[in-house]
Amino acid sequence: MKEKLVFATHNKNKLAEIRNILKNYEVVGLRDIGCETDIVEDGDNLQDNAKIKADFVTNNYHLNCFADDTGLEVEALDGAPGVYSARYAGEGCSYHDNVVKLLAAMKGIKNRKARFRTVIALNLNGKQYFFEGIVNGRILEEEQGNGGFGYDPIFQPDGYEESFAEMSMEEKNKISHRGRAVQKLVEFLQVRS
Ligand code: ITT
Repeated sequence: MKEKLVFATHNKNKLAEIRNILKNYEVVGLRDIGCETDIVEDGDNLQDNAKIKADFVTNNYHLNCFADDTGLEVEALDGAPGVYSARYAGEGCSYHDNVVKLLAAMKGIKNRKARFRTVIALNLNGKQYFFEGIVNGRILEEEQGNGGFGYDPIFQPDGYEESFAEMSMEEKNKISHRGRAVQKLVEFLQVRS
């Protein structure tokens, strides 16, 4: 039987990506453990928010759990939207609202350098561990592709002609921020077992 791991997220896209990587585990989301709470992510940085989500599950459900927080950091915008990536265009905004706002903020700006950064917090048997994954790239001038989610249609990773939204989930996972952070998590779990 596969070992069960709780991934503290309500985001179906993130859950699908992680399940695609952690195939040897039964990865369950917040809904699967009966948690409908919208956990308030009011940390100052990605690490704090990942910790808030993982601790919420461990404290309320007494389960081992991991959570990730991800931000898109744009060099010309001093690292914005960063920790505010989910609500860049305002509370309750859509992925597309965020993309439109970012394209407008980048209009006429030559330096398109950006990176996605993911921090994972893992609560395992009373101890806490952190893993980070980064992918460098650039913000495109316009949306490209229909796959992925969030800012994927306007992010092109270095060394590739396609945006993340033009890649399969497998291709994206191999090089992405979340893929890299999860790889570190997998290596950690393997060494331990
Ligand atoms: P949970 O907190 O429930 O896990 P979330 O959607 O709030 O889900 P994050 O806080 O980690 O997820 O991510 C913040 C935002 O960053 C997210 O809403 C997307 O707009 C964007 N984002 C995260 N991962 C992404 C990815 O792989 N590709 C494109 N955009 C991403």
